[in-house]
Amino acid sequence: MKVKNQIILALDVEEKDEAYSILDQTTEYLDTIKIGYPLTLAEGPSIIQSIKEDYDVNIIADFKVADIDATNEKIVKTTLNWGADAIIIHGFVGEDSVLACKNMAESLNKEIFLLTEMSHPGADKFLKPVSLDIAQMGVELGITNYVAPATKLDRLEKIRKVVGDDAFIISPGVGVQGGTAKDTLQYADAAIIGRSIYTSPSPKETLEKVINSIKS
Ligand code: NUP
Repeated sequence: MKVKNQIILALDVEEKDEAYSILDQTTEYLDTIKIGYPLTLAEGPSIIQSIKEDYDVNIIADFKVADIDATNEKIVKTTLNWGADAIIIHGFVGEDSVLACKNMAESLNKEIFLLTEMSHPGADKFLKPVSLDIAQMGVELGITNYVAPATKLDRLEKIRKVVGDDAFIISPGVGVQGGTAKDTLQYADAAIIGRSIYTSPSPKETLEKVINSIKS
């Protein structure tokens, strides 16, 4: 996956009109967005299809899939068939669950992102102790796309070491959660940014500032 300007917009608004307004102001600079439960549950999964029809963007569905293999496979199939280009899945559920997602995505010529460690403080208790193992499992399963935290650069760096330089890492936690795009992109291939863009009085100007901060 290639991400324009190394920024992925996390579009966690809850109304289609608002989502479209933000997209109208930002897609000049973006070609990849992340949609999760907030927008999809509010508007229904057809929102994925609508955005794909109306904007030239890749959509990563942030559904953090974490079930048994048979159920994971169905979730991945349906999400990707709604038009998402990729889906984020949890790794802690183990190899069989992860492989089911990988195989389904590959059969549809789409991608998965394996979530290793999360960006919020609470993740230190249960996920941090196993996140490098999750990353290592991903490597052994041939997974090339990962999610790792922008708020914990030491962890991001360690996860990069495990998955290798050729892996593609996207990193949430820039902006409101405290990470910066420039620091994050030392180790990640793209930064995921939500609230600091979509709650800004001018999403376009905020995005321009972030892009400039990466170059400076
Ligand atoms: O570890 C994670 N942290 C995180 O914030 C994994 C995620 N997928 N996210 C998501 O990234 C979160 O659900 C939200 O959609 C986005 C960050 O948004 P914001 O904090 O920039 O508003």
